[in-house]
Amino acid sequence: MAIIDLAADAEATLDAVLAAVSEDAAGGPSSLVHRRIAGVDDGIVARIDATHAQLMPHGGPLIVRRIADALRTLGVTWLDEIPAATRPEASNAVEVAMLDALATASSPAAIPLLLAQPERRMRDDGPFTARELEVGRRLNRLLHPVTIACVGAPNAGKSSLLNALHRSEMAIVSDLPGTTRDRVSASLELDGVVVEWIDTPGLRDTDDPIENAAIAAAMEAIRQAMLVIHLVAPDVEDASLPADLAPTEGVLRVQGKTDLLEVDAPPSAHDGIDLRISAVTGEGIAEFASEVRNRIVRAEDLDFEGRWPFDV
Ligand SMILES: Nc1nc2c(ncn2[C@@H]2O[C@H](COP(=O)(O)OP(=O)(O)OP(=O)(O)O)[C@@H](O)[C@H]2O)c(=O)[nH]1
Ligand SMILES: [Mg+2]
Repeated sequence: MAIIDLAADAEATLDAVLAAVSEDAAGGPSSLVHRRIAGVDDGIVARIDATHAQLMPHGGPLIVRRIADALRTLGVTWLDEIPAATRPEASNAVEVAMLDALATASSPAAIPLLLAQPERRMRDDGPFTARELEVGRRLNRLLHPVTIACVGAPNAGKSSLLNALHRSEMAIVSDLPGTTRDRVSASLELDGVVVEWIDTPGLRDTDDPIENAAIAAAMEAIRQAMLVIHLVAPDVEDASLPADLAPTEGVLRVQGKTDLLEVDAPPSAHDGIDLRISAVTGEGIAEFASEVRNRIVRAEDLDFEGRWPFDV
């Protein structure tokens, strides 16, 4: 839902606007009616008091833009910033911004940090330090999810890893190489941080035009990812990644299907493996989730005692 907050100087002004956007909406103060709004969408028209009303259509950006256009033709001024008055529980601008961020943050881990900000900003309203800006850039990843792409050879176990993380059968798994034909994306919560996970088709040279198109499309997504998981497995030949791939948070090289390995040796720097997992037994999955979370938002960021410039 969207809420379009209408505040007027005088009752007659509000009456005129409401009559124009939703015929017969002047139900008097404290009324709540279901109406067609500006001929654009059905929604609720709430008359809060003599000079204050709210229109509640569906929240699609196009719907809101069209209703905003209709209101402008009636002489209504559209404010781009939400005025503090619409957050009666807030006592200052930082609290207003904090409540807005709280309402839309993608990750649960953002909640305690956001709640702490108004007080910290009250204590110190000087310029943000270099460290606050740096940690803040990572903490912003709690507000909007970042993209992580999982890549590797066909049959490396990429879709099985997604299913293990998601604890469901999100992606089709089979022993036929080339099972994933198009990229599958899912929102995953890893240790309190929500990310957009992209499961890609296995990288290989093939004559199949559909598979090639899927690989090309996946490459686009891989190049935009903030972190790339390169999954290798003992029973498949490794795929090489493009040499110029340089995601912001690097490439994490993961040995999958550890249940197939005879020796239970720890990962060694020698073979460039950062972590080991088995999607079948679940071994290493929890550690993997925390390591990925740590690459996106570090453990010490979540305990950060400074100010987070989430609203600048
Ligand atoms: N033993 C074992 N088998 C696994 C594991 N993970 C996946 N497999 C098996 O490996 C095969 C391929 O798994 P998928 O998850 O489909 O592999 P993929 O990398 O998504 O393959 P494509 O989509 O073809 O690129 C399936 O038969 C899985 O059951 C694992 O941790 N251990
Ligand atoms: Mg797959």
